[in-house]
Amino acid sequence: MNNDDLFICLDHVGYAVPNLDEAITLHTQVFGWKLLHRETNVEQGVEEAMLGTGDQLPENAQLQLLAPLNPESTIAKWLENNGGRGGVQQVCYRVADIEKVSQILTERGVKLLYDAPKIGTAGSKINFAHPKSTGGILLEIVEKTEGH
Ligand code: MC0
Repeated sequence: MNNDDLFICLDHVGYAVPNLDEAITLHTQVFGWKLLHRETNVEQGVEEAMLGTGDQLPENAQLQLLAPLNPESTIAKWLENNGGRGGVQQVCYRVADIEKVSQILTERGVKLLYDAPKIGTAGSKINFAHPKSTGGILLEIVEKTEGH
C-alpha cells in the first residue's frame, strides 16, 4: 500500500457536546445538517449522532456529535478540560482495510490506542491515533462495514 491509498477520504469530524439533543437542534435547525443516525456506544462511553448534508449519500463526509454517557467517559474528560464547552474532539479518516492501515501507521511510529479495532458507529471498525503522535489531533480511522 502506498501513500495514495492509505486514506480514502475524510469520514467525519467529531464534536464533543455537553447535551446531545441541544446540539442536534443547533446543527439541524441553524446550520441545516440532517440527522442521519443516532446510537449509544457503551464501550466508548458516548451518545452519538451522525449528521449529513445534500443527498445524504453515505459517501459524503459527516458531522458527528458526541455527548458523554457517564462521568468516566473520555468525552466528559475532554469537556472538563475545555471549560465545559463543546468543540472539535477528533477527525476521522475512512480506510478500506483498517488492519493494514494500522500496521503501516504503527511501522511509521504512530501510536494507535488499540491493538485491534473496536466497534464504532453502526458496527464499523475503528481505531484511534494518540494526539501526541499526530501533531495534536485525536485521529480516528474507520472501516465501514456492510450496511453502515
Ligand atoms: C486529550 N488530548 C487531546 C485530546 N484528548 N488532544 C487533542 N484532541 C483530543 N481529543 C491531549 C490533552 O490535551 C493532553 O495534552 C493529553 O492529550 C492527555 O490528556 P488527558 O486529558 O489526560 O487525556 P487521556 O490521556 O486520559 O485520554 C486521551 C485519549 C482518550 C486520546 C487517550 O481521549 C481516548 O482514549 N480517546 C479515544 C476514544 C474516544 O475518544 N472515544 C470517544 C469517541 P497535554 O499536552 O496537556 O499532555 S467514540 C467514537 O468516535 C466512535 C463512536 C466512532 O466514531 O465510531
